[in-house]
Amino acid sequence: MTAGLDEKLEPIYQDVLKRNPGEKEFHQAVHEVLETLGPVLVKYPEFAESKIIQRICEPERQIIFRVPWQDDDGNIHINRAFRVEFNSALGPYKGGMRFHPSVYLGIIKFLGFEQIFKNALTDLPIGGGKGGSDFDPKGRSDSEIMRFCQSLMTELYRNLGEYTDVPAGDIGVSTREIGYLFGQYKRITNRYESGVLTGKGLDWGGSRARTEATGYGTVFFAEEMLKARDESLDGKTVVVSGSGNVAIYAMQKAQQLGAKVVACSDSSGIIVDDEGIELDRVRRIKEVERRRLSVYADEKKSAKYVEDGNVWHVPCDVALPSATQNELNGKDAKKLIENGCIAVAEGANMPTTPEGIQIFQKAGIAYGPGKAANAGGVATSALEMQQNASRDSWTFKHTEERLREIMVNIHKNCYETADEFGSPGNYVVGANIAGFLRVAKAMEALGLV
Ligand code: NDP
Ligand code: 2IT
Repeated sequence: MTAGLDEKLEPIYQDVLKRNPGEKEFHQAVHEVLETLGPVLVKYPEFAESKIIQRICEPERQIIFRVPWQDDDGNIHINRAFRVEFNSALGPYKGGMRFHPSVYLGIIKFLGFEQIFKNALTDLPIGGGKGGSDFDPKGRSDSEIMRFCQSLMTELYRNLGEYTDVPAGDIGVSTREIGYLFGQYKRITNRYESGVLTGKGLDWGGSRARTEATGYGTVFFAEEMLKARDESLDGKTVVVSGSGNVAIYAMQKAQQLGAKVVACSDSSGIIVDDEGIELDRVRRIKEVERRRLSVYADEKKSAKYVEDGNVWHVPCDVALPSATQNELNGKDAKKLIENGCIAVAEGANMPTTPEGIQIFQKAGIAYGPGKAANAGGVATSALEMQQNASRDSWTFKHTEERLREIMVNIHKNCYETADEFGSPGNYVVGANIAGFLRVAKAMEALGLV
């Protein structure tokens, strides 16, 4: 995985491989950024001298800890949890917590690394961090989830704070988990410090439109990419992977903008509904009942469920990968293009493999990488922090407008930066360089820390 690196960047990448053995997702995320930074070092040789890139690749702090908890039958379980405080040049560490059995340090580091540049692109004062645990929430009762969250926070609280590190949700962590985490933080510290977590419920300091923000933002970004090509979402066929928080609200906004969403998925299979996905049904099954997506096809005649099906084989104009990393490979990318897909906007983090990205770019379709296209979630988290700091609560309409403005600006910034650095239309180059420059300039200004 070294092809395409500038000669000044290759040794930096080799060093990352050596210092972080076995963390393949982290290597992939670093490679994808370094691959695009060659022209930056030509224009700003001072960044090489002050070793800004080497410093960005090394987290400021990594916390790994034991989370013991008891299930409803009295059995004891031991999980491992992480918080990687990656970069605080632009503000307090900010980024979600992921609860999924696949979580290990390499996944949290890839997510934390991506988060640095994503947060920079929002133009809001947030640094980059990420956390999570190998805890599997599937099939666990509310009480079990609560006890796990309380145990995790009993250790993590000492590292957090509204000016220090502000977690939020990610896979397996939504308002329910944020509630248990916030309750325990409040109890231990004896402080109603709303700004220490985002993604809170509307009755206890949350922001309107935060739940919807990542999915909505991804669709706003897709619209901007289409607009730049004199196209729009109206009348387009859309396929979404996943059926969690990001996927559900991506489908909702796509439908509001006149698109027809014909397929989505979960980790067991896909559903295809030629009449268009009925969102209320998906929401009830996944958000309220927390059941499998296959139930949708049991209930609705026009829908077909395919166990282990490949959602990228369903023909579409626009694809919105919104489940997990490396869920769309080279073969899937080829299939999408063969079927006439013209745009891909990533709701998930790093869902497309390097081969997939190359195929999209060669074909000249609009491809919006996650760190730009899904930045609406964390941007709205920063708006939640703003509301908490001023003890205010904005309307849905106002918050959604701010989100849209932010996504339009991110698109513009990526588009113009790609142009300026000689890769017109390449949003990977645009996002990486625009995000990197903001962080690098702040790091220079703050001295060698
Ligand atoms: P959720 O837990 O709400 O939903 C995740 C969805 O993806 C579920 O449908 C899940 O299926 C599916 N999925 C998860 N892991 C896998 C896997 N290994 N293989 C196949 N399918 C899988 O998470 P979110 O919607 O919050 O997150 C989705 C993606 O978006 C992640 O990449 C996350 O990092 C990214 N993201 C999230 C943001 C947020 O604000 N929540 C912000 C920006 C990015 P099942 O139910 O079967 O597990
Ligand atoms: O990947 C992400 O940007 C998130 N999971 C949201 C982070 C946040 O702090 O809102």
